[in-house]
Amino acid sequence: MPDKSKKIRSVDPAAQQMVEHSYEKGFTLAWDRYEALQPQCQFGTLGLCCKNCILGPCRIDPFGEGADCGVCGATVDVIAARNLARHAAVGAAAHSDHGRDIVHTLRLAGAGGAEGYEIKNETKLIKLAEEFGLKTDGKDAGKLAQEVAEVAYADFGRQEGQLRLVSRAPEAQQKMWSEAGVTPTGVDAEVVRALHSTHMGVDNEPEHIVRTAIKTALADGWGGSMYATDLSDVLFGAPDPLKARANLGVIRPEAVNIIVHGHEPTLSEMIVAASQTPDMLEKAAEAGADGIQIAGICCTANEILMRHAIPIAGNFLQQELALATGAVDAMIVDVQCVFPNAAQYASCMSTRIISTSTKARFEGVEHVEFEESRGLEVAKDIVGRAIEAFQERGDSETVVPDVSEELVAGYTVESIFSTLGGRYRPLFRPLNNAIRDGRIRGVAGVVGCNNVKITHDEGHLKMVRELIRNDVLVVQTGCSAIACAKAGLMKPEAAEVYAGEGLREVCRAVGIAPVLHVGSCVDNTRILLACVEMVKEGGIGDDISELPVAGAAPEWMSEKAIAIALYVAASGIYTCLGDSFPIMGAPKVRNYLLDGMEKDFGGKLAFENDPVQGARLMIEHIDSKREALGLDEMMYEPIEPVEEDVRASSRA
Ligand code: SF4
Ligand code: MSK
Repeated sequence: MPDKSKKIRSVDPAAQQMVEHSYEKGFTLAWDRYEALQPQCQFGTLGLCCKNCILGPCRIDPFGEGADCGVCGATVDVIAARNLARHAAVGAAAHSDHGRDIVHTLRLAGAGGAEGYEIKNETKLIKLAEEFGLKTDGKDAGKLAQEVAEVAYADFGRQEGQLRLVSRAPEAQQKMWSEAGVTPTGVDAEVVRALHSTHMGVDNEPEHIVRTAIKTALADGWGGSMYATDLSDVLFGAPDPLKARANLGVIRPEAVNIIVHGHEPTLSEMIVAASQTPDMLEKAAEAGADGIQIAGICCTANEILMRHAIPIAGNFLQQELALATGAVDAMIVDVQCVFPNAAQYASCMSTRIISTSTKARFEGVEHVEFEESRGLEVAKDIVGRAIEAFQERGDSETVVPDVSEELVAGYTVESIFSTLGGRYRPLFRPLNNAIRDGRIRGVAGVVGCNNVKITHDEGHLKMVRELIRNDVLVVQTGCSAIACAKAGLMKPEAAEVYAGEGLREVCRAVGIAPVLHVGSCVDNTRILLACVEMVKEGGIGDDISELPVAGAAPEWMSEKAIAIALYVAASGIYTCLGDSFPIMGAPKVRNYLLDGMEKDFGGKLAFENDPVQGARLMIEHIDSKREALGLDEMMYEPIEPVEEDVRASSRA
């Protein structure tokens, strides 16, 4: 039996230290559960298992042994396409339901019925109201917020016509969507349609089913997620560049430590506000704590990082490792990406796991229902429970790695405008010019999760380093952003070590890092809108599909990532994924996603589990776009790769 404490699970030294500590304590981690499940079902991996009706489950052997279709006659392509569309529908539903919760809170806050919330960004509120054709004269922010929320609600429930925010896309892209029949109507309607059309015996044409998946994903990217981002900026304020720290070392054993984990900023914003109130600080001091330390995991972390510089404790695969420190007094969870296994820690240490969403409960975990109408009151209740847990912790052993890194976060379309263009030239012109003159080769969005099938964070770091040494500016969201923040790639000094000479010159001139943090998973819409601005600025393509840009998710794992990849590719962007979609046993579906969809949308997918090779594919694509634009000359040769981390070696 190999000693599992010696297994290299992560390239992050803090994570690896906590993996070893967890094994000493006898905890089971996600990697162990993954290994215990081997071999995983290859029918599922290839997308060839259907259980959409009770005549099945039907499993089709890709090597021609046994049946070549399901009981109903569904082929491998029909089965895999239907499974994919269902994944996309769930991913779109998750992001969009998050968006709907923000709409709900905005409407409540506008009516004065959401305790603790206020409209922090009236400028963006007015801009949105004008975009929606609402009269703004003589209306206070509360009234306008309610009207904007009503318009957004109507778009979620729209039954006919086109989703309102689709008109933000370049006309050429809208035309492609229209011709392919994928222009989304309402967010909810598209999710329901995808579920209906994949019911047994409805849609049986593989390419048509894939288009249904794409349409549903577009309703997420140009609908649910885009509303989530825009209206969060209205409610909580638009982020601006700020400094913070990331990694488990931000946990302070002498303080009351609260980790917020999940996705929705409505909760995490109130936890931050409650932790800063005099009564909570006094209570913490009475309990003997040196203050209240909030830190985040996953995307809710990115939300409060972007707006309040609240430190990040870690990304997806660090949720158990943070708990294993013994220094977390409460982990407050809402929705998405939370391991059910978290309860294991609540049962054997003073740590409290507190679920808060009406949609998500956990066996063996205490639940405090979060209601926006009394947000601050509920948040204070939760913070109070964390203080009690701190007292219960007493002198118990804590092990916190002394590892954290500085980063700059808080980039948005608006703040990239002013950072790159300066106060007097708030334009994308400097970026487009740097691309035209060959200082910057292009822009890549590298996003997404962690995945136990690849050494934690290694995919993100190897890909991003390869991109920036080749003068590709990188923008990031989600757990990928957290990985690079922890590795020091999000501070301006990183340009001196890792960036190619052209990108380094630009970073020096405007004082930015070569890797920019643009937020949480729903904030991938900021990347779409930055592409729209690059097109509007002109000179590097008349459509998103003509821009020298690419996207990637080297360690993706969730259904949300499937929706994101589909809407990004269908928006004209070449998108490289680490693990493949579960469609590889279905030749028609595979060929359409990896090739055929490019003629319909200008973008397509690639599956490449070697992150450096993935980066090279993206660079090749960017170069082909540069060549088509007559921009083939780069100013400098790429720099040599910086020596790999000792730990960055193997797949787990
Ligand atoms: Fe089998 Fe067809 Fe039913 Fe799927 S829908 S389980 S392939 S009979
Ligand atoms: S949290 S979806 S693990 S990025 Fe957005 Fe991270 Fe992926 Fe969850």
